[in-house]
Amino acid sequence: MTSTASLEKSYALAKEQYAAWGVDTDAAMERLKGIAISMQCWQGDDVGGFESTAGLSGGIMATGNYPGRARNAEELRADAEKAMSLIPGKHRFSLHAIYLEHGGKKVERNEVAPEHFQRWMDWAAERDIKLDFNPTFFSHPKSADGFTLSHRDPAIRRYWVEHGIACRKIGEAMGRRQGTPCVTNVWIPDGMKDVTVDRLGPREILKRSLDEVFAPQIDPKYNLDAVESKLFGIGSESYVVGSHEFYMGYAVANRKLLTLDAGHFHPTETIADKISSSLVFLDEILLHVSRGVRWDSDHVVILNDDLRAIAEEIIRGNFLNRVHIGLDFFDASINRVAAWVTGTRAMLKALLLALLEPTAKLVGAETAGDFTSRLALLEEIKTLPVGAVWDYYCQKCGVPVGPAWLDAVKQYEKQATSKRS
Ligand code: RNT
Ligand code: ZN
Repeated sequence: MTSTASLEKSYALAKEQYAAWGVDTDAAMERLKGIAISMQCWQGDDVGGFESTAGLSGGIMATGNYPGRARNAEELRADAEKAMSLIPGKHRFSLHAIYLEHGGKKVERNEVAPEHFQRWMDWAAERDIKLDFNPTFFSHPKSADGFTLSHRDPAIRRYWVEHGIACRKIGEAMGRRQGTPCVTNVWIPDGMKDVTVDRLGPREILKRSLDEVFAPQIDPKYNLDAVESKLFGIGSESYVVGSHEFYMGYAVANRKLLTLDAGHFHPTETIADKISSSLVFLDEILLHVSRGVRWDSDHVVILNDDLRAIAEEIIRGNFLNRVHIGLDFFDASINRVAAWVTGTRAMLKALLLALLEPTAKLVGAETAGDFTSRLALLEEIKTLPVGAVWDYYCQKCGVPVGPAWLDAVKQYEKQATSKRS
């Protein structure tokens, strides 16, 4: 354990070094404190949910069998609280429709209502956590043939439209209660495994369905609608109805939020450069920060170049009030609380790094056409003492400094998660 005195000493030195670059470390920490990351509930139980015990289906998969996943809402809330106690700042929590509490009664997806999330809302209000929401268009008999909102069967399509509307109303209830809008994100698995001939038909149906889902007017003060594209999934390798171009067009035409998931593009394609382009045409976007390893594998987010580039784009563009930062990973091969903490802390570190960038200096070199200085300075700032600022920030926020948080997770594992079967 680092002593408070040495933390402060290191911070003072770091502050001086950054000041020489024209960067105010106190101001950076203050801004970081105001950023709420939307933590995904589904990391806590491998996207299982509490609707039924039927497994995850719909082109996504959690792999691994590390013991201790949350088996019910109580456990999930306890685990999330543990994770949040080890992450600096105040963050949001993103729920999926399958995390309802139905009190033992079967609730159809098209009948989900705010009452099924009453306990979640009470829990969040007591802890001043703001909620986001997601309709669940997967893991269900009516999505088993790979189509939901773009289904050719009008009855099945209608069912899913009703689910979408029901979920927006839940989002509205959450937004009303918490005083900030709930972002409700629509992702559907619809697509085909093999060579697809009619690629237009399902897209026309999807457009019609989305129009119906979004038809009931809901005040954006309470609920914001987002649409998430994808390139391929397991079992939808050849064709995904809701592609990037489809939703980019839909979001622009209908003033919706576009969701950019880091794992939903070609393996070498990253989302950082899509942020400024999207925001020329859209008011706001949602990010699903994830880490694909060779495919859309949803590995835990780490502080790599991709993550840093995402954070840099948000900060350099001054987009903090237009970009909702959500996480989307679900690793079942390691301790799930540790996965949340690792990924969220990595996101925050990336943001801190970006906030500590002497952007004006770099832009100055760039606009002057001095690309030599731009490159040289970008390299030099990589080794500035960000670690001292991060440690000090954690300490100030009252969360463990450095790897000390891991001891807390191990302790919690011994007491709680390891006892679950
Ligand atoms: C799936 C999408 C979607 C899900 C969550 C659980 O490929 O990324 O966002 O991961 O809704
Ligand atoms: Zn996603």
